[in-house]
Amino acid sequence: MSINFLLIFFSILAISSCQYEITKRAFVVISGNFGENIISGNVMFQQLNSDLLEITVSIQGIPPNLGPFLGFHVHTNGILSSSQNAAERCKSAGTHFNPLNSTHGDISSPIRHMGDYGNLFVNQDGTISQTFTDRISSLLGPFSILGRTVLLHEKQDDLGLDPNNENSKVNGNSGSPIACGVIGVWS
Ligand SMILES: [Cu+2]
Ligand SMILES: [Zn+2]
Repeated sequence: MSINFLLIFFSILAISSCQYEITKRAFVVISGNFGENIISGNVMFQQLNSDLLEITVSIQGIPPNLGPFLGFHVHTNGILSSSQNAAERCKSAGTHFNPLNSTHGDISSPIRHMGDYGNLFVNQDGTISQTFTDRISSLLGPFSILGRTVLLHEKQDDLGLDPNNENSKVNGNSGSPIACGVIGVWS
């Protein structure tokens, strides 16, 4: 093996290892139901740097008549009841996480709740398998989402864009929860 090759090899190794330093991560066990359909999965959060959070969602069991777009948010409280029914169990998570008292929007909107992640895409087999990043919500600092709840809804989020519905700028009219879970420490 030539010296040049080794130099290049170790340079690439050094660059790739310091590009993203994962400073913190969190894990959510997602569970719920829509009628008789049992929904389950998980969400992984990785804080790639101080203003870049990567979110990886893996959910299965969503009935094919729902979707293909379903509202997905961080809600304020990490409190879930013991109800067997997700619509009931996830309710105590409260409203969209909104520490800066903003109005509802999409993940890419300049004005949005900190917990607004827009819609997730449901595959034809009733699964969600999606990775995205966000620069607003964070596992760090005074507005950390750790210990709060991620919540999947039964309908598409209107992203605050429906002028004929007063709830549009409050919650995006995405209907009842069908699955949720508390964002837990993953050391
Ligand atoms: Cu929600
Ligand atoms: Zn919202």
